[in-house]
Amino acid sequence: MNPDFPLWLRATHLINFVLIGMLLRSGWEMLSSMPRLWWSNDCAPGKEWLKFTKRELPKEEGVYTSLMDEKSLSPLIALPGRENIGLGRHWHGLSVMLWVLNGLVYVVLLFATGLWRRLIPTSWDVFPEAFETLKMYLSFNVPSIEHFQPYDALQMLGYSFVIFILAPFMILTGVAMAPAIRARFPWYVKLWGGHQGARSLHFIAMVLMSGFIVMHVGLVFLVHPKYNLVHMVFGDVEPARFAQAFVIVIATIVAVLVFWVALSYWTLADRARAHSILVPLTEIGRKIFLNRLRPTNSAPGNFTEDDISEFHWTNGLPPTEEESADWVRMREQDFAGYEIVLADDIGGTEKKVTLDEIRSLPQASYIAVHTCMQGWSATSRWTGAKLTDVLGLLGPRPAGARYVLIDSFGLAQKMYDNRPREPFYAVIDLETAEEEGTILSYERNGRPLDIHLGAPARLRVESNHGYKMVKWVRSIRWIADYRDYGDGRGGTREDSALQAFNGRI
Ligand SMILES: Nc1nc2c(c(=O)[nH]1)N[C@H]1C(S)=C(S)[C@@H](COP(=O)(O)O)O[C@H]1N2
Ligand SMILES: [Mo]
Repeated sequence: MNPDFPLWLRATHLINFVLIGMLLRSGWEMLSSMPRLWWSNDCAPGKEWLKFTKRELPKEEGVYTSLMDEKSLSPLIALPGRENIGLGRHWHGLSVMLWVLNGLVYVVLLFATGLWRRLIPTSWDVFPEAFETLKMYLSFNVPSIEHFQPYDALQMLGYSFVIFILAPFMILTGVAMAPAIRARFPWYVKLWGGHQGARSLHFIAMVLMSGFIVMHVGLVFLVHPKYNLVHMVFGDVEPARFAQAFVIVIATIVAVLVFWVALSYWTLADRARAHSILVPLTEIGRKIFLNRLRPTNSAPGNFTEDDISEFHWTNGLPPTEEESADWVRMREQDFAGYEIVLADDIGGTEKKVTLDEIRSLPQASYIAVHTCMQGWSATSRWTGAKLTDVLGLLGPRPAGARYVLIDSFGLAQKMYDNRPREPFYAVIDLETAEEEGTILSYERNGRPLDIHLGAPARLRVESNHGYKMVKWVRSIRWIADYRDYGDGRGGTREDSALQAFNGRI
């Protein structure tokens, strides 16, 4: 005879438990990198609807960076904890891939075996029945065991809600935060109230999911535990095996808790190692779902002047005298003598071009949402020259060029191994470099770029998060392989914060 809870059901349930914990913990890591939530896309200081920090935001732009807003969480709570949003994002990406896979197996088998019938309500009576049970629980009574077969109306409603509404909702709102999706399907992000709407809704769904888990686990132990625990472990009702089941359940929960925390400490023990293992794994998902999505022609027409934000966050402050005396000198002369180095690192040629030469190239201009992977967003009109046109001033693309490296007069905000700070740089692949929305921008909202936003010229890439958009550009070069530069991960934020090279999620 088939057990009530077949092996596949118990196995997918256990895997789900492990993965949900990894998702929650890596999600908290991301939230801690910017512990504020907004509904409006300009993320103006004071307009948060919820915050988990006492820091007051300065109303003035360009004095406070989002990196300064990070909060450090304990590795006991977050994955991995201690201000490692890059690695937290990789853990989130890996867990979500496995979680969706596990969920699909579960749902397919649920329908293939007919077991969906005891989970999905098929009669309206489920509502009054669930209400009766709820009243019973609220008066601290427990329905008798015959009442469950194996689930009662309240469980049916709860489980169906979590599996068929809450879980898909989390996936849909999560996906809406990926720049690849935003650039390709801007309407989809608007559907959720923009980047901040999606982020806030994702957070609310996380709270509901956590609440469900606490109630669910609590009730398993409080309501007919003899029946539940044996059922969970052995699949059938054999009251004699309760002691055995109890030990197995407690041991499993302890083992999973230890595993979660061990993941954090394993990650923190050698972050470069964790990065080198996690990135190729998450790359699978990015390759299948995101990297092929090209932006819809920088999404013109999808945003209007009315969408333009009043406030724009900053990440990275302008070079100081010690960091770059050259840039400071040029700024003092309103960038009159500013030149950008264009280079072909494969052939070894180089050329300097002036701002006027760049301004005389055909203009590209569009209104778009700028997102930092820490969480904030802002909408602006960006104007400049296509990056490939700028590189065209050097000559045709050299054979063997597979990436473009852009570096800055400014230094990285911090290096993860505390070595002296190096110039900020980012690498993009050829497809990204050729997108319509990939520009060297010299104007924002019709005015020359603000000093703190990258004057006199900064990169703007529509299909990626902000960390690719180098400010205070010093040089732009064709390169064969990003592994030959910096720590070989494709950018300062990748090297130091250990983000993924392809920033499309
Ligand atoms: N030179 C330089 N460019 C940089 C950074 C930096 O620290 N230095 N930070 C990046 C990050 S993480 C983001 S989100 C964007 C922020 O752009 P903004 O300051 O114009 O808002 O700039 C990117 N470009
Ligand atoms: Mo960022």
